[in-house]
Amino acid sequence: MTDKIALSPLPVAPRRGARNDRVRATLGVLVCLFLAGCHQPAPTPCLGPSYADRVIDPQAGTFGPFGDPNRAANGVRGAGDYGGGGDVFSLDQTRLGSITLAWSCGRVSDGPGADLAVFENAFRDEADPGFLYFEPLVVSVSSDGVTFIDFPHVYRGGRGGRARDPRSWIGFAGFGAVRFHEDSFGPGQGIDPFDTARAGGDPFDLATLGETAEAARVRAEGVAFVTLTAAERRGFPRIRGGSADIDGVYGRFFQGVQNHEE
Ligand SMILES: [Ca+2]
Ligand SMILES: [Ca+2]
Repeated sequence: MTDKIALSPLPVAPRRGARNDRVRATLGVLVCLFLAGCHQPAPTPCLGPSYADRVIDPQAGTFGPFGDPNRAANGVRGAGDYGGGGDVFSLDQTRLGSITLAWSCGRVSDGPGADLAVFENAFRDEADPGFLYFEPLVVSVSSDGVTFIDFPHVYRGGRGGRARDPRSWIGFAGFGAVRFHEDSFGPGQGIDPFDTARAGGDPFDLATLGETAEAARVRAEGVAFVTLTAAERRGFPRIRGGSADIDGVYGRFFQGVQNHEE
């Protein structure tokens, strides 16, 4: 969204698999609060594709409708190929340019194909359908809220006009126009949020995280947290007037639920 707030200077050098200590400390506290909630009666397990419905950080909203982080945890309501959905939380409204979400019903596991689907609000120009309005995101996952691993991503556009070419951004989210709408096509209503051709969004497969011990641990223990970070906060070019806007994140397979061959 184009609404902006003053942002504090932040380290911008691209890094893989790392967050600064301040983020770790903040998330550590919030994870403790999150885990404390586990003493409450167990929630209904995720029996099928389910969106992340808990906001871990930031917990407080800022100004305007796009400053409400709950809009990233209330399901996905896209506006189709030619319109930016409004049921979103703008990362412009965050101090660190990121949001961390979780599932109250379980942990995402690695099944066949994509395991996460990220929905931003990219859309095409109706007068020039070849032109895509997009705002890139780095997607990171964690099993413990302390160690986060980025999905592999690389930017190949340099500092010039190629930044506006979607092909310059490989492994980022924020490129799939969102056709999925919770109220019309929610689970059981005809469209699988992981049917990218029909639902839009950007799919991510935990199998692509790599072969490090940390990646193996996330796959073994399951994804408890997903963090979405505006690409420019990682030192990549800022290509439009605003940061990415988060509509929601779906998980496909969940630990302990026999909805695929584990
Ligand atoms: Ca997978
Ligand atoms: Ca939403």
